[in-house]
Amino acid sequence: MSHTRKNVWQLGGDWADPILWYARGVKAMKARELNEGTGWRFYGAIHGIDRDLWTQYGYLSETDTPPSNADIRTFWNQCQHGSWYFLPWHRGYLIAFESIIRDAVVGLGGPDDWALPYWNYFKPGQDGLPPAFASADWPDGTGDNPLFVEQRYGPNNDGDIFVPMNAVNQNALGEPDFEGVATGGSPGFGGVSTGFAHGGRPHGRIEQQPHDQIHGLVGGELSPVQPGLMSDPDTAGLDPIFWLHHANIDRLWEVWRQNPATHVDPTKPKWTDGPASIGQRAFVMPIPGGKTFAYTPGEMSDLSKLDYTYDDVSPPGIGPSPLEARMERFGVGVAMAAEAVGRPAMAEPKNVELLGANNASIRLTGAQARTSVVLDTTVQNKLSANLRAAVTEATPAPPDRVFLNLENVRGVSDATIFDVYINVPDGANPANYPRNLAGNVSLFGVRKASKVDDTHAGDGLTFVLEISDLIDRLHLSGTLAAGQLHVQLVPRHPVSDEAQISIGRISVFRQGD
Ligand SMILES: [Cu+2]
Repeated sequence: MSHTRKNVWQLGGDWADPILWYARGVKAMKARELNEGTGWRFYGAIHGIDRDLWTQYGYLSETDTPPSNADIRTFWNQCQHGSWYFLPWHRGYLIAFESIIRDAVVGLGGPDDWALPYWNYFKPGQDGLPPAFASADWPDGTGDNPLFVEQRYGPNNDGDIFVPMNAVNQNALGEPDFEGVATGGSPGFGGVSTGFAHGGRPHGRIEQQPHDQIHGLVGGELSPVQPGLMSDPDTAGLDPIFWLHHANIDRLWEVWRQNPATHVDPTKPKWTDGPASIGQRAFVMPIPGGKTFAYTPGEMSDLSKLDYTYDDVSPPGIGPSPLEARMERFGVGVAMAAEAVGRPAMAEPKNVELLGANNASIRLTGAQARTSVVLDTTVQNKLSANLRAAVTEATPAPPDRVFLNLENVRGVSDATIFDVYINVPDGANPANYPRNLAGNVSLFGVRKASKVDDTHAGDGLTFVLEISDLIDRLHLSGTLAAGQLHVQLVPRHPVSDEAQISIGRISVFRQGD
C-alpha cells in the first residue's frame, strides 16, 4: 500500500482525521517507557539527548529505567547534521517513526493508510503553527493534548508560533549539486562528504535554510539556557511538530530532484552505502513488532522505491536558475545564458580560493556586531577578470561564485538567529538595505558543537552564505575595487552576554575554474 503525505493546512479542518489520529498515536507512544524502542522519548533520544535539559523539562527522572548500554550505543544520538547524510538519515528516521504511529493508529481502529502530514510554512496563509499543535486541549475541550508542548516559544519568544517570511527562503532549490565542497565554497544542496556525523560542519544549503531557521524560529527560547524543544537538536525530537517540519524538508528534497538533468543524488559508494560501509555506525531504527529497520542512503534516494509519496512536489516559482539570472545581469542574452547553463560540460567548478578574511574573532552581543574583510589584491583581480569575461567573451563562461563563511561560531544559545549584511553605510538601518542582505543564520546545534567531549572538538559551527549577487552588483558599480567588505551581524533579538556567541573568523572565498 502506498501512503500519501498531505499538507497539514489542507486536510479540511484544524482537527481533521489525520491530525486526530496523529494525536492518538503520539499519546500511545508517550505512554511507553523510556527503554521501549517504539516509545516517544526513545525516539527523541535517537535524534539526540541532553540529560540535563530533559530532566529540567520533565522528560527524564531518576525513576526511569534506561535502555541497555547496547541499545543506547546502537540507537541513541544518531542524527546526522552538517553532512551529506542529513537528508537520507532523516528520511529513514521519518519512515520508521511513521510506521510506529500507523501501527498505533491501526491498533486503535484507525485507517491503515494513515500518513504523516507535512507543514509547508512557505504557502501563503500557512506560516502559522497548525492550530491542533497550539491548543492545550483536545477538540472536545479536555486538556492533555499530546501535540501541545509548553517549551515552544516562537520567533519573538512570546509563545506566538509562526514563521516570519523574511527569515526563510527556498534558494537552496536552485543549487546545482547535491554534494558541496568541504571548505569555503558551496556546501551543496545536501551537504558535504563526511563519515558518520552527529554534528558536522558546514551544513548543506537545504539544512541551513530553511531547516535550521525553522528549528530556531519555532522553538525560540525563554533564556539562553532555556531553549524551546525545537531549538536544540538534543530536545527537538520531543516536539510533535518536529515530524511535520521534517516531512516538509524531506518533500523539498524530492522537489529539488524534479529537475533531473542536473539535480541528482550522489553515486559515490561512501554516500550510497553509508557510514556502516566504512566501519562506522549504521543507520538503524526500532520499528513495531520488536524489529529494527537498518538502511543506507542509497536506499532512501528514490521515492518510487519507498512506500509513500507527497501530494505536491511541484517547484515553487523561484524564477530562472541563479546562474542564468547572473549571466543575464552581465548582459548575456537570455537564450545564450540558458544555453550556457544547460551545457553538459559546465559541471560546477570546484576550485576554491580565499579572497580575504577579517583579522580577529568577534563577539556577538547586544544589537549588532561589525567587522571588515580585506580582500587579497591578486585574487580579487582574478575575480574581477572572471566577471568581466562573463560580459565580453564570445562564449560566456559562468561567473565565479562567491561565499561568505562564518567560521567556528560558538555559544550556548541555539535559538539565536541573526541576519548578515554587507556594506550597509555606517549608522544606517540595515532593514532599509534588503539588497545588502547576505543571508540569515540560525545557531541550531551550537551549544553541542561548542562543547568538548568524546565526539566533538568544541570548534563550533560553520556557516556558508552565497554572496554572488551582492558581489556582482559591487563589481558592476565599481565598488568592489575598494578591496574591503564591511560585514554586519544583526540579531533578531538583542543577544545577552550569557549566550556567549563568538565568531572565530569571517572569510570570503571564490569558487570557479
Ligand atoms: Cu531538524
